[in-house]
Amino acid sequence: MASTNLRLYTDAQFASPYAMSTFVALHEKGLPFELATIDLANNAHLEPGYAASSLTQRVPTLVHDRFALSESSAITEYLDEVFPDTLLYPKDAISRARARQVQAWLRSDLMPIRQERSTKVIFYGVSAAPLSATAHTAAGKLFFACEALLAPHATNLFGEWCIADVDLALMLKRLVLNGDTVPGRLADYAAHQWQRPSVQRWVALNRPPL
Ligand SMILES: N[C@@H](CCC(=O)N[C@@H](CS)C(=O)NCC(=O)O)C(=O)O
Repeated sequence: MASTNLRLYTDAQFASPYAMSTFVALHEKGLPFELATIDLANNAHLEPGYAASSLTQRVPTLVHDRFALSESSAITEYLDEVFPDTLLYPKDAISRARARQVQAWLRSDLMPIRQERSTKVIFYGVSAAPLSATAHTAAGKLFFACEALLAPHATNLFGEWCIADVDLALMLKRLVLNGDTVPGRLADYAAHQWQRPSVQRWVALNRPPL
């Protein structure tokens, strides 16, 4: 096995969904790593040392030996290539492509949900105003895709669990935990994903006050 000299930089509030995805990935793989936090509120991500290693001045960043990598899905794909014992992505090309599609979509679309249901709703129990019309439309897109992707009675997107399940469940949880209407089947799927020990480890982290 390749060296496991790994350090993961996340936000200090453990509220970043992208940091969560990489944290879960490392735990799913059973890889020991050091967890380091970056205080975004105090612009620690803009400091020269972190800026130079992350390139993007964002969290998460994974440092493996002397190699630093940011962008959460680039990190999880890298982990699968370097530590292939337990895979984060499906083995077959079509499901793997679909999992990457889901990840890219969740990171680039549905902005009204991400704005109106920030992850503080999830990790700090903050309640938010009713969804705007545009957020309702975005929620409709989310439900449509989930209904199409999830086979009847499926608890994972592609048979075996994969990292896209966590990302999709988190997007649904933004709504579920605020009391927004979510189709029961999708709420059940998100609840099932949320019970994974790797996810619960992230949920249980000790968060500083807002
Ligand atoms: N596409 C990136 C998104 C990373 C991102 O948006 N990180 C936020 C925290 S959730 C951040 O670092 N924000 C600080 C900034 O952009 O200045 C990924 O998947 O890693």
